[in-house]
Amino acid sequence: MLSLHTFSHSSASYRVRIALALKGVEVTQHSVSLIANDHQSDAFRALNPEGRVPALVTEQGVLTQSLAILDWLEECYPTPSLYPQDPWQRALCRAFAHVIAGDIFPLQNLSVRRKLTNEFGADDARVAQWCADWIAKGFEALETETKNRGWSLDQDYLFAPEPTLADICLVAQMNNARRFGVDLSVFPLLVAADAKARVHPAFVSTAPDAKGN
Ligand SMILES: N[C@@H](CCC(=O)N[C@@H](CS)C(=O)NCC(=O)O)C(=O)O
Repeated sequence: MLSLHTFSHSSASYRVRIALALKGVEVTQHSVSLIANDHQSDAFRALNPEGRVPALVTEQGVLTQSLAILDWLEECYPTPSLYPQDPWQRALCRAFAHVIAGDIFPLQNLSVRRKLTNEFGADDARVAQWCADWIAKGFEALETETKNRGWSLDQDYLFAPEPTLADICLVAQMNNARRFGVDLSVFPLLVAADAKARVHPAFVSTAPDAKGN
């Protein structure tokens, strides 16, 4: 049985919880509180020397990095797929997800926010502004890309008839966008895609505030 070291309000952890639920893979969850600094403990760093969640313990060892975990899950449990079938669409879907996981999210990570506060003297409002600005900048690109692809709500999820990596990353990131007060009215397509995906049972049962997460 797989075991996932996760924190309820960690968006990278939420990505993995959604993927596991979509694929119906059984997992036991261990909470690693980022508030209580559990992620910095020796015990957790023995699992993930980077001191970040999520970390998935498998029969073969510990796997970190949410997108690498999703790729591994896809290879071990191919159905339902987390990716569109067409190679080009698959590449576009990955690019969408990487804007979030690689470009947007790291700039608002807990350790970055703590550094802004503790070493650069930023107050809570300035830190929130920093996070909101970087999220908005990334969302502008994603909104444009989504529009240019001709996506509209009467279509399927962002890239396929079922949720993909892109929907997973978007919904988790939207939670952060709301938390930091991003003006979402200028991203109607992203808001629509988020609204569609977040009511899917796999997204609902694994959401930060859902029981057991
Ligand atoms: N690229 C990593 C990011 C993991 C990550 O940074 N997770 C956050 C929580 S969402 C964390 O553990 N932050 C701890 C910190 O910043 O000290 C992934 O996708 O798994």
